[in-house]
Amino acid sequence: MSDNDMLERRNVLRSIAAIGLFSAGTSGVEGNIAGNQSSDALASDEIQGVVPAPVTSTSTGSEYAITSDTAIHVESKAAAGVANYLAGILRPSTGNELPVVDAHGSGAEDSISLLLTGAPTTVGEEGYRLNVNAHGVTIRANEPPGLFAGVQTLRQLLPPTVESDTEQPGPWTVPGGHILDYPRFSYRGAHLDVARHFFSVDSVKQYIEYLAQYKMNHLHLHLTDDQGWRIEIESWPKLTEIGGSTEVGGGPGGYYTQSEYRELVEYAQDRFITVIPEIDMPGHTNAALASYAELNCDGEREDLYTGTSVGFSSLCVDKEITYEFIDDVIREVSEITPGPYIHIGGDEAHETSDEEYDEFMDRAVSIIEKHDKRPVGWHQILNADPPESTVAQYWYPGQEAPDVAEAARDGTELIASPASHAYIDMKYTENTELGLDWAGLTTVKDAYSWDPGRFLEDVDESAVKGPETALWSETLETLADIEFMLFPRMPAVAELGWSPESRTAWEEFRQRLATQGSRWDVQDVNYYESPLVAWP
Ligand code: TNX
Repeated sequence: MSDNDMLERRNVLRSIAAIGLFSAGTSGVEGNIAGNQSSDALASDEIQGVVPAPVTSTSTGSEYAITSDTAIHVESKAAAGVANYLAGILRPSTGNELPVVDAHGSGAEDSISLLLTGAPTTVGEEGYRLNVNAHGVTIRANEPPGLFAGVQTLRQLLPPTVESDTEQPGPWTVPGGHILDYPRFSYRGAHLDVARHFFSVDSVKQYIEYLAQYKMNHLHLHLTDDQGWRIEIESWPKLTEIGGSTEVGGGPGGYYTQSEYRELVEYAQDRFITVIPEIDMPGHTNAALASYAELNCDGEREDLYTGTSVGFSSLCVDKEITYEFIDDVIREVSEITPGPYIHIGGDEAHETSDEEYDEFMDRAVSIIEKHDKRPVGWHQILNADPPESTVAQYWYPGQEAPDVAEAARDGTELIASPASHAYIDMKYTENTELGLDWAGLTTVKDAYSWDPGRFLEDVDESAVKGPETALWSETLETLADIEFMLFPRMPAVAELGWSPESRTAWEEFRQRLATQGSRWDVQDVNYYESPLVAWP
């Protein structure tokens, strides 16, 4: 990290509260049926154990068991996609056939029905109603994402062993009751840095699957940085040939071909997750500067970089070829990105003066708009007064940011990623090996203890699209490393993004987290067993 950067960060550091280590007051919680465990914060007739907490739930005491007679009923092709996803989870562990059948004309007996009719309009596009009685399970939604969210809830109502990929004994009972559920924020995101260390297509797919499990709906892929360029650009092939050839620590790096990237986008789309590609500029560009001499002001190629400093590189703001380069890159990335957003970074551009930064961002942002995408940038982008349609991602740790608040009042939408809570690349404690600590240590309680709608002073909740976790990968090399940082903090932030503020009490959350731990055990997730949670 450069001195400059250290300084900047120190300036924005909050003081970190000492971590209180206390043991949970309840015994390990197994299962999830209301009534077999007690919780102070939840009425006992609520359905227990679901993360994110549903808006309302009532337990009725009856139950339904999935058996070899159970079928999955749908009435439309759109619902069949979600039904097949559900069947893909249930078949291996239950060993049941679970045929997906057209429900028209058949009774609802012994079925899991996924219906795009009869849901209250108030649940919107992503919400659902879930009913369980002795005859079966019915999930109703207005749109497929709502059915999908309901399916994620159903998964958590079943015993943890349902997550196994080999046949398990069962019984596969679902507690009887009703759930009405919909998200607080329309945007619930997770970022992944594949530039500092490269992660395979399969690892990113697994990451996407984890996000889906907790009802996250955006994946922000940090595709380029000083240490690596990870997305094939056909018109500038050396970006990946040279710029993609290494990573932090000097490993082999790697990159996604455009067809691999499309595969990821589709995998995410199938789970109603929008991919937001980030091409960071004008700083964080050493990999590009090492690939093409002409992008450098002095016309000479930089050396590849495998360290972890930031803020030392910049595209050459005064050269016309810089903007031709950006136009090509954004055009190609836009063509393979169906989602509305392109993230252009804009952080830590310490090598450009304020005037250069403004001039550069004006042009870069208009290139993104020219390709019909909506620009997103780290909040420093606001220094360049971008058009109001630009989304700003707030990432400093503190709650006071008058410039950001002013932009929000003037109509700029914000994504909330305060480093003090949502930077899950921070270490949990001094003794956990992976991660950084420039924003302090971040326990799962820290990750949970903030309000994305009210974090920034003088910013109204209506200006906040929602929260996003950030996972930078300077110290992370494997999927197991990613899992260690992600669990249990990602589900914590996912709940803040989904559940009403009134449902987010730490004491109650940590009990529900414990029940998730049994699922992660079955899923073989390398989660951090935080001592703040009474894991089973
Ligand atoms: C700050 S957050 C960065 C990244 C680092 C990260 C490490 C941001 C916009 N820039 O370049 O990887 O800290 O926590």
